[in-house]
Amino acid sequence: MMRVAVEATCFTPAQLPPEGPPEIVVAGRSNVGKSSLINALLGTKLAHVGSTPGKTRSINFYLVESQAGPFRLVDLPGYGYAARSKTEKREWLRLTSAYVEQREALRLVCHLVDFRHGLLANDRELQEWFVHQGKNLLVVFTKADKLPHGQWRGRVQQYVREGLYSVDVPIVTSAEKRVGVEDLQNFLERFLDS
Ligand SMILES: Nc1nc2c(ncn2[C@@H]2O[C@H](COP(=O)(O)OP(=O)(O)OP(=O)(O)O)[C@@H](O)[C@H]2O)c(=O)[nH]1
Ligand SMILES: [Mg+2]
Repeated sequence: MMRVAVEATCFTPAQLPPEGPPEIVVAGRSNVGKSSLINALLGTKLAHVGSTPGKTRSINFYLVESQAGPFRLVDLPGYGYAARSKTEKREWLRLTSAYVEQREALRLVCHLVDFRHGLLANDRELQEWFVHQGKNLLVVFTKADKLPHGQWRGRVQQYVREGLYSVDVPIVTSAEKRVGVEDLQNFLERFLDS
């Protein structure tokens, strides 16, 4: 993927950009590695990465020129960060639901899940919400470098057996070691082409 530009940073529904090219959303719990994976995918450091959960508070739109044509990659603020105040949680829901529930350009949600933990209760809630909204989900496991390679296959099989929504076999990634990043790029380009 090439030629990337930051298009919009939105803290309120009124700041969302008008509908345009197809959009691929990156969603998941706080600190799961959304911004890191976006940087790895785009080959940039545009998305802010932090060691404290709750780093990304806005919805961030990146315009990407790919072989499959232009599309937007959308970085959502993380959910499930316990230390957040009630007001902040309400704001998160107001902003993300305004976006998710009305966006026609939204083609796919990449649901990032920490490979060490699998889907937790609030991941399942998020999946149900997206599926209820009729959205396509792809599960992408993150931080695979934290588990021995020999466990990867078994883990994927276990998590699939335990139940998850995903339009294809989940992709195992590590932004840090650049594992699975190309697989995800290829998947996204094929998905946009089809
Ligand atoms: N070991 C390892 N650490 C990672 C990887 N990806 C991200 N991290 C680390 O995890 C932390 C959170 O990464 P972010 O990319 O900011 O996570 P995020 O999901 O965008 O977090 P929020 O914006 O707070 O929701 C940072 O300290 C990253 O360096 C990975 O593939 N491997
Ligand atoms: Mg982030």
